[in-house]
Amino acid sequence: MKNLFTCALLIPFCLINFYGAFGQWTGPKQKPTEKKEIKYGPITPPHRTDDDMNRFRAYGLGQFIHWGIYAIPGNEWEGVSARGGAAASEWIRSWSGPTAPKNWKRIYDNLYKQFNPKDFDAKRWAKQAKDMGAKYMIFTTKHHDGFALWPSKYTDYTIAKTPYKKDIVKEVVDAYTAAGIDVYLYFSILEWNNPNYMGKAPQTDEEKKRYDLFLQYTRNQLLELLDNYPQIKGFWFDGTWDQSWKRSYEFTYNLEKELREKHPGLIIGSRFRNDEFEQRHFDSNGRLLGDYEQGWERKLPAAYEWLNGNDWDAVMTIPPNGWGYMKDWTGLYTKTADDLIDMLMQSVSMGGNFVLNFGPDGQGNMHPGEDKLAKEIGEWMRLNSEAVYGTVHADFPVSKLGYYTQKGTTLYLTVFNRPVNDLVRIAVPKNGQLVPISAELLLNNQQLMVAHSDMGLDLDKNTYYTITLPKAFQSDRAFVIKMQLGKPTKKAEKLMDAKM
Ligand code: FHN
Repeated sequence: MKNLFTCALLIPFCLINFYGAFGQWTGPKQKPTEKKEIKYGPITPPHRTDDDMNRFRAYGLGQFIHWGIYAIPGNEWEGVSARGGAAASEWIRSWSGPTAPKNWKRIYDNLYKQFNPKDFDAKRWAKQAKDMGAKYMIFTTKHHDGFALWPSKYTDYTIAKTPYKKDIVKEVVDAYTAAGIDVYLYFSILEWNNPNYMGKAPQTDEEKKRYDLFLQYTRNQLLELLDNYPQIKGFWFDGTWDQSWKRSYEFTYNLEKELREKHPGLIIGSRFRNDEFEQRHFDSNGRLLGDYEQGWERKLPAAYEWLNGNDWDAVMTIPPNGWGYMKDWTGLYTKTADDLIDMLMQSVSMGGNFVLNFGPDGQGNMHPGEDKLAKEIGEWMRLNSEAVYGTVHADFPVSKLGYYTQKGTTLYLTVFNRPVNDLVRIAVPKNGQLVPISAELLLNNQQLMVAHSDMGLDLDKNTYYTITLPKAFQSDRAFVIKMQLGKPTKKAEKLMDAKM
């Protein structure tokens, strides 16, 4: 009770804390010490190898779009900023504390009556995403406020009741699919203003009845989305951390089965459901619950080993936090194209996809800062995407110069830290069967000199190949060295170690 009271006083802080706590499943994994009998574990086999999943693996870069009623305020209302009063711009409905406008929730819940994005053009968004190099996109069909951007038969709180009226989900799915970009639908389970939703596990018969109605409603909406938009490739679930949902493991297990049966090939991440011991993302025996690990939100794994060979994606905001439209970026660190390209290559080098978030405004325009970044990333991708699409983690010692990716016997090093002496050292395990035998700059195919150089470092483990960068070659962004791997011409000699 005391905690609740303290939390009520410090709502913004508590929200952020609570919000941050969802990340606990990421990081190096602890292996379970005992094996449990589990009935509601994974449904799909580990590491699916069907075409849909292989396609997912090859994307490299994706786009996330958070759009909904929260785009109208854009993290402020009548000149007052919600920063510090709401956990994020798309959380503005929960704005509280001294800066919150009077009757704010009532104002927010009526904002849909003004939603009429006159500039919205899904084809324009799709073109921008394509030019940026995105191969898939994730679109918010409904966020935590419960407002549906499609005309759902199961609620009145939908796009059909706005002055805009038209089905936005359909426009997005059609435009992106036509542009060759795969579409995944974001779907928040939790709904703040649905009278049948509750965060705690239902206790009384009346609560159980209401929550049961909510579960049926969720099922109906998901089946409706699959009926309406059969082109989609998967769902990206969110808002699944509450006790009520965690206790519904039998229902969610059956629902996942039903969705997969209805839509063969469907891809679902690890955020949808938990096992009967309330273990989320990974079941109590450490097995992934879903087709890919979906916990990397605004953070990246530090080491490939943390991933245990699982597929994964990382979703990233441009401002520190805030997924929906945030009109005012001043005073916030907003990531640069260099930051984002670095994160993209770090993700891909560890076998993951990197998904960059955009939050369009209430009229359907991207933030000017997002337009600028999309253009800059697109320019970089036009020269370097060969090192991104369809590449996998390369089993070479980590380089301090950048990130490796690999496709067959082609090795890519995306260089972020150019050595001052222009000598790029590639460490290769001693007696490794594949070593760099030729190299070129990916952006202009200029051939580079490769020489074996036993540097005497790391004597027992690695030997080195040195690639010389031409002094005349200058670049103000990261660049890629493309290498062909082949058999070493000479076996690395074991030098004698002096006694130490
Ligand atoms: O609470 C949401 C948040 O608003 C946003 O949608 C992100 C996107 O990954 N997910 C949630 C928190 O995990």
